[in-house]
Amino acid sequence: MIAFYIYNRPQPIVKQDLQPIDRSRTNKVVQALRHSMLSYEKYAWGKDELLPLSQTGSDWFTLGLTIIDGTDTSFVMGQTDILAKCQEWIETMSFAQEGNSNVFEITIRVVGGLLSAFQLTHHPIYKQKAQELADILLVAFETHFPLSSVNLKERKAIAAHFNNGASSTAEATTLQLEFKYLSHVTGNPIYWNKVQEIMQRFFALDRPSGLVPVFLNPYSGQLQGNEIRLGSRGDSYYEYLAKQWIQTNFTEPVFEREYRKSVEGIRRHLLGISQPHGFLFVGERPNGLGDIFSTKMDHLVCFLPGTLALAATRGKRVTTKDRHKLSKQDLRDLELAEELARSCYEMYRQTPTGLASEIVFWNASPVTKRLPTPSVLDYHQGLVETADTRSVPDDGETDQDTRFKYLNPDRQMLDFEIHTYDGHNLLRPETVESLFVLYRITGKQQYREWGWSIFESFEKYSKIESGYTCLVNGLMIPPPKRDKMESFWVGETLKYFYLLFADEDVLPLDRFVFNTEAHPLPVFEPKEELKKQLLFLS
Ligand code: DMJ
Repeated sequence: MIAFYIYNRPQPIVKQDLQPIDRSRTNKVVQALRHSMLSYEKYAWGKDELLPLSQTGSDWFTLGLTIIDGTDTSFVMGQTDILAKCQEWIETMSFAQEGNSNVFEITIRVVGGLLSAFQLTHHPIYKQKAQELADILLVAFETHFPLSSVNLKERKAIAAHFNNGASSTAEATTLQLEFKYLSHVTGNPIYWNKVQEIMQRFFALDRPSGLVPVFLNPYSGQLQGNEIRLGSRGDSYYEYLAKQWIQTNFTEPVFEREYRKSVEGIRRHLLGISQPHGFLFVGERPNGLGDIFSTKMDHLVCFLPGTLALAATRGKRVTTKDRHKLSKQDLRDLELAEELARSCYEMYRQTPTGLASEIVFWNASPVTKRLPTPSVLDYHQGLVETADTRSVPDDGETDQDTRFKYLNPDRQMLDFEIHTYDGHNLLRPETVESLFVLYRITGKQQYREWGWSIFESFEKYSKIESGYTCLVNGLMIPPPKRDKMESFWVGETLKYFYLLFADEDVLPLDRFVFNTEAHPLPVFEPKEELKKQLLFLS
């Protein structure tokens, strides 16, 4: 017997006062979720992912990842029939699985997904299951930094099998939102304290300019190697600095400090300008902060515009007219967010299918190399000013940026190259996430339009009769398909599409913080009783 605890928001989650165009768009996104989840139910129910081409399923950790990632999305979109099936499965799910389960992946997807479902529905099963899993995961926290995997059945932690057992920096530092919220709802300080200790040790390391190598050694507690990037293995370290600051209602200033230091580091060392159109991009430093600057940018980096905008405005709407109320630093961050969101959108718009590849190499304008790095953004923003764009827009509704008036309307890749094996599209969420956040923050319709054109490309090229599928190469028409529907498609990409067009008081950004798998958790301050037992950093 399934009992539903309906989320006791004062407003229904789907309101009816949307503009007809947005109602029609949200309806189409809901249909995409239904098509994804019902195909998964038909061919792969209980498996981690749907293989839509072969009409079967595959396992990674054997934890029904698509069910768990899809539960809160089904709730948010009001799809109670799907939610009921997910809940029924979760009630009897078992964590006693063999094999190596990656601590980061199952924390962000499973612990995060369950906690989000708990806070939305108030059904205790989700909290109970989240805690059951987190209790097993604690075995990974006995070294200086967590080991990368756990055999859940044997309750044994396992180091990575490569790179001397190194863990990814992003993985070790992207558990905090989930574990801290778990302490808040269970009253047990252990989860909070374990992940806070990780941050305490991490902040004690030397991190010039707030930028960090993408590996760390869990045994010695030292950072490993020199590769600095905001893409794979680095990304959510920066995201969770900002979001930890937001999660506890800005009461832990250490996270603001560290986050701002990192943003300054990004400005100084990682920004470049493309040619011919002058898009701003985030490159990599494969050899520390030395001379080598690579123009490689993973699609994963496209989380950054959303995070910058969120932190600069504390999740509140700031129209163009209100921008003068922001501090200089926040204003610059919001401008940087908007520039980078445009570049991420171009990574879609300039490809033949309209779907971004996994990696691009930007064609750097000579100015990127000539200028001392701290000046890249200033130069770029100088360009903005001299291109006479500061007078418009004043209503925040339209994109009247004249710099891009003559942008080639064809899908020609002029500003970046895509290497032979990098053209795949994995249904990833990061750009849509940033467009959603930027729409909510600025109110500019352009972000909805950009998002809609991306959604239409997914409909055209990734949708098949039995679900949605990744592409082997988004540069070919028709694009060859890869047989996988990633669980983050339902957990993140479709949720962000929906929220981009939905009523703006669904999950407001000043009251909810989305974990890196798009599972919304509430902003909270720990209760007094618990507070006394929690480790706070200064
Ligand atoms: C998701 O699991 C999360 O968004 C993570 O932070 C990065 N990779 C995927 C989506 O691209």
